[in-house]
Amino acid sequence: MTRLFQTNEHREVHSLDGSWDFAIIGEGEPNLGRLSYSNTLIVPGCWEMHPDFLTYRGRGAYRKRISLKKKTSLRFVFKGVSHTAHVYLDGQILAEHYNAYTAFDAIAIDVEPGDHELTVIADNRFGPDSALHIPNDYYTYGGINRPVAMEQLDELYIERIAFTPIWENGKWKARIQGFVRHLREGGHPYRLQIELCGRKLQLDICSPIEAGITRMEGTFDFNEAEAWSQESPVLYELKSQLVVDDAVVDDLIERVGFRVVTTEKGKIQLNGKDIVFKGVNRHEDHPMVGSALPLQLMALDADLITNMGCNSVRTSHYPNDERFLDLCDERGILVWEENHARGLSLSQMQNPNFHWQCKQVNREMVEQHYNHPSIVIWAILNECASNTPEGREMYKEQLEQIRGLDASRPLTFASHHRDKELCFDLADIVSFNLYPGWYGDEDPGELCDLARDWADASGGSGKPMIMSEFGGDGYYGHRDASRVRGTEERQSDIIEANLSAYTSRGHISGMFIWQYCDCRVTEGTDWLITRAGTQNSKGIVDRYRRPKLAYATVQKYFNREME
Ligand code: ADA
Repeated sequence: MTRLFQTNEHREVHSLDGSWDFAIIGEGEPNLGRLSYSNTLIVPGCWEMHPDFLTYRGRGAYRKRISLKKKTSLRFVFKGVSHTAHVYLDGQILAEHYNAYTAFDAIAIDVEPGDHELTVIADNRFGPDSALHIPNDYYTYGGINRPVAMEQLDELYIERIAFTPIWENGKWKARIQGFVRHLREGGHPYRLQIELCGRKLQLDICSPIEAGITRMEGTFDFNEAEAWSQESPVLYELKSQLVVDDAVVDDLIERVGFRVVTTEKGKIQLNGKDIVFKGVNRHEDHPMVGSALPLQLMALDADLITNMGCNSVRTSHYPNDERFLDLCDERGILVWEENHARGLSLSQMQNPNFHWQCKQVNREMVEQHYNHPSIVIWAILNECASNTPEGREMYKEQLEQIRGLDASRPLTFASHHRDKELCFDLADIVSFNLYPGWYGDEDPGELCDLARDWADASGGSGKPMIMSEFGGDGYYGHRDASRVRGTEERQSDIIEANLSAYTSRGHISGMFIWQYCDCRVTEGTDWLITRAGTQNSKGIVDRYRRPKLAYATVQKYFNREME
């Protein structure tokens, strides 16, 4: 299951989740015909969950047999393969994709009836080919870590629908765009009809935007629509149908909400009302499933996050599994979603692959998650080289790219460069990662007042400000009356001092605790990744979601009204 609602009534969609044959691949060119599939792995899943591959970093082949009753075109939808995928049908390459955290598809035209073999080679190795997946303060697992679906298609299909709510003169409107892909040249004339809020509408054809895709669009009034908000997250099904000669040939259902996000007078507004983010940073990680969290665990995370009193979550440091975003849509949890990058130095940003790999993940993140009302901020490049002129050019280019794809959401990036930051003028919101009480002994209140001054002096004047990371390590179960570093008590003290400062300051538009749950990190030799227990232990809950002392501290601050 790729989403939490039915996405098609007409198009035939089959889940390929379940058991797949698995083979390890050694060095050199893989010979698909000679692999020895000696294991069975579950998809979605990470191979590190199998007792033979607990720390395996390399390549693995997944194989699934499929059989078709009739000749048809097939689209395989992969919601995530970690981190590089090569997809083959009957030994012929169909697609290649980089990055664990965004979806991609592989299309085979006119596949004959009978039995076929789908093979996916997943690769989680580090090296110069991979600019974003590097040894880091989280873990790059291996395998098909998100759901897979197989769709049967005709010569035309709806690739995506983009819904942009507009609040104008006290009424709701929406711009709706449809993107139709043509698998062949020529073909019959068609129309795209839309059903939303009980209205049937038709989109006008615009010129083709690239070979094989036509964009269609229309802007319509929805006077009767109810707004999506944290308190009342009203969602609507947006049904689209592709019609040829009065017959429906394809369809796609999206789920949308009417809401607008603005940044005015130094604050952030949802539907015109000032909001303050009370949130956590969350990694997709769990000891029993790696990064492939099943829906039950995602729902548990959402339950614990709201039980703590949070109203928001930051998807540090990559686009999330769409089912988690669906949960946030349903529950009115606000989301800061960001592209994939953590702590890259200038020389790492100068890797020749950095540019295209970022450009691709930016486009995929925005296009794939465009319709989620819960996403209210797009962000890029956590703690990268935004303090250098060369880095600034890259931040500028990426922020412009995202703004070009979606002008309806504010943009930000989390910076740890303090008064050396060079890019605050490029974003809509200024965000600081500062760790008072952990990496330094400053007073959190004084430090965030200083941060406001730094922002004002370097292009961020008048922009809302978020404390995007703060916290400290607390090893689960390590309690001691001395309250020394690493105890749950000290962690709770640090969280208390930070929250007490930020919740009482009117100039702060949000705070995201580092972090929701402890997470596995890459094993390494530099200081960062020699962390005790090979994990980042700043979670408010541990890797198994057991609450630490700080949990009650968060509840104390987040459950009460902001002063
Ligand atoms: C950084 C970074 C996080 C994490 C954190 C820490 O701010 O953005 O990913 O590494 O520090 O725990 O030190």
